[in-house]
Amino acid sequence: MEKQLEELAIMLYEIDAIKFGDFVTKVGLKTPVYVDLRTIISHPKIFRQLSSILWTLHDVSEHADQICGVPYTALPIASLISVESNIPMVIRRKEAKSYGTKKLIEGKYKAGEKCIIIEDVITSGSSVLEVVKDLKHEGLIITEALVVMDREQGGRKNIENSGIKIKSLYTLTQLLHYLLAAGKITPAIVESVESYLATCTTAPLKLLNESTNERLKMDFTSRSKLAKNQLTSKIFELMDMKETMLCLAADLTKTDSILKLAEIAGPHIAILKIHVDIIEDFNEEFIKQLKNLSLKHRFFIMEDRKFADIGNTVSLQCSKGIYKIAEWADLITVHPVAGPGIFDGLKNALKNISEDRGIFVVTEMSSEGTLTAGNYVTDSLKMSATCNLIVGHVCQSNIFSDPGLIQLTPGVKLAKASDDLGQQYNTPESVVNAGADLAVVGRGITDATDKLATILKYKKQLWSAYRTRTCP
Ligand code: S5P
Repeated sequence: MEKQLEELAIMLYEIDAIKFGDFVTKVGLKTPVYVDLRTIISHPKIFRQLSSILWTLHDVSEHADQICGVPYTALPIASLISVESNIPMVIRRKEAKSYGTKKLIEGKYKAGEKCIIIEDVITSGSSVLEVVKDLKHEGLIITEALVVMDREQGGRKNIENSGIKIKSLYTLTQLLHYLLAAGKITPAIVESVESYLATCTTAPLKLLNESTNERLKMDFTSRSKLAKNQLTSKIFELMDMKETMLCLAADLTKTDSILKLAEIAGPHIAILKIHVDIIEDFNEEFIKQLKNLSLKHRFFIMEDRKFADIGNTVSLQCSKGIYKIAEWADLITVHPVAGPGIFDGLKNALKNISEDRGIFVVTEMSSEGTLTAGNYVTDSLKMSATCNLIVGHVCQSNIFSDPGLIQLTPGVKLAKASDDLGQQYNTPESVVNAGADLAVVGRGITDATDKLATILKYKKQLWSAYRTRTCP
């Protein structure tokens, strides 16, 4: 086995499945080693060899009914193992189909069947745990996870902590030593990877359902102490102090109507959100007056600009032009679509601002047919974890576990409804149950005849749902 592993390690290196140098992961983190086992599908002999050695790790004393590969790289490996071992396979889709059966798990299976998970590389172990969660939800019993490469960054412990046995063909350290012994890499490379591993361990994870639910049970004051960003702590404290989860979307086109609404709503909201580019008579005096109202009634101002360009452009959009958003908006919104450079651009725009500033990342949208689904959501969460300006996510569901972040949920009305331009509404109670910490209400308030009474109605319904959520 030792000899086979050594030979396979060299072959993997030679087909560029393992590379050394300066790499940036898709979520913007630097790494001196890159493992990409997708290359094996172009080398059938190595592919077959790797799959059959991996399968030797499985527990022969335990019967297996199903094999499940974690998408995507491990899928061909799992298929080969399934064919060779004559054990059926299931596939857990990355997202449920939006048409037809809406199935998340493909293949024929029964609750109570035993399933082995196949994965190519583990870092934090979160991909394996997500698949485990969905398979368990279908009643399957996970006996073990077989992994080609353990990057030794906390994944093994995270998976074991959730009660799953895990076996790997290689740890990164073992692989380095095989390659060093074969003269493929230098001692300096081994040293650089080992010192990287010593500092880059991922945080402990739990099965996603358990950890995300913990956030929902905590009160805002406790969560304010766990926030990494100072403005986030202040927002949590303010929400608890004013007993409000309201973010008012003042989507009005005249400055005096926004100011009038801010005067009425101010004492009952945590955030007043505007779209500065829809205002027809924008002027600096308006910003001065809005700032005064925010101090008088204690609320934060958000410019819902939804920045979405390259770092350099958003830096200019945020700090220059007519609006000079960086100078007055406590909070801004950003689409993660452009990659981590967008956060650097905004940091640059805010570098000379001494007051607290924060960013909400638009991770999941409320509109019908939105493209913010599946990988987009998980990648946005991972990418945002690298930026200390992030106060939370604009999203529709309970997608993150960190209690120090805020879930801001738009699409809220007293009755479930939709408009004729794709907006979808849920009730205050249902959004709070789906994880909302702040609920964005726009036309539900701006279109009401008695604005104050309506604001108080939303405030009360949201707060009561929060009380039930935190002390059921
Ligand atoms: O996904 C989203 C994200 C945002 S920030 N869906 C949204 O509706 N919004 C904003 O929330 C939108 O730009 C608008 O300002 C507000 C919702 O307004 P309403 O009138 O539909 O409640």
